[in-house]
Amino acid sequence: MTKNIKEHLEGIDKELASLILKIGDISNTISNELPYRRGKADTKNVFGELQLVIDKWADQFLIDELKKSNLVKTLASEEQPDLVKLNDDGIFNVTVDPLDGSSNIESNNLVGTIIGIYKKDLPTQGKNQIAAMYILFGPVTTLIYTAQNGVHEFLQTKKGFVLREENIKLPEPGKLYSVGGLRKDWLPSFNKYVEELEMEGFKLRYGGSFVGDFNQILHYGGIFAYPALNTKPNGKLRLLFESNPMSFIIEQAGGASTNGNGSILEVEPENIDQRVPTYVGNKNLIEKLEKML
Ligand code: AFP
Repeated sequence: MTKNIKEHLEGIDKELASLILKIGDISNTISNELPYRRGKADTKNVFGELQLVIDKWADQFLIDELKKSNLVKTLASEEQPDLVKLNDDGIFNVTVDPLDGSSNIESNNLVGTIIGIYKKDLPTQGKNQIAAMYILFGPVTTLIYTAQNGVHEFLQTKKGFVLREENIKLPEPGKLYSVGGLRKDWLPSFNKYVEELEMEGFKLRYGGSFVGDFNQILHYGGIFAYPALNTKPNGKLRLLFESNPMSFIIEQAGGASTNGNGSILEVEPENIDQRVPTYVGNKNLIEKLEKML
């Protein structure tokens, strides 16, 4: 019989299970609102990026709903300049990228929500996450989570989220590469690395949303990178909101992450809006990359 997410979460801490379920419900609502909340808002976020109506709405909806849950003490959101205090007696501290890849909204390509869950105060190293998850709004909405118990995937159906795959491991050998940034801005050593992958028969697949591009690496194996660039030494991705949760998931799936020097999960954040060169994928590919960089 197909397990639903509630049954699957029975094995983990009760409050953490409630939080994961709550975030699943919130994300469903966000996904359902996508056809209706269209267009640009006249504001920019802390990173200077133009916000969409749905970016702002999803952010506020997450904040309001997580506040009502009483489970969350502090929230850090990609759309907010500062930490948001929710409940003094909340148990968890949560990072959110409410709508990752929102520049894909116009073309109706993949977007999603990325979440990191901590007990330690924010900002802190990614290795202090106790759970991480993302919800991918694709042809089917899927929820992927780890609570340090392996990586598990659920499909959104008429019966809610039902288990699709338990204990996902990155397929070996990986055969895809997915890399952001302009090629002319890549460091020469990184360019050489990608040329070698291409010579080995690796195929390029890049869609422009971390959730979507990461999800295909998780299922087919390979490497995703938003690398250090000549123009932007820290690349584009945000350590707290994007790179840490995905690094936590990839390492749980038997893969690895690096900022070029070591695991992203070891990076000590100085600010909540810090960026980090991000490389995640099969272990052998990350090891080779670290040597070449
Ligand atoms: P947006 O939310 O502005 O679309 O940015 C998405 C993102 O942070 C991440 O999801 C992608 O991997 C990356 O940016 C794509 O960046 P490029 O547009 O430079 O390819």
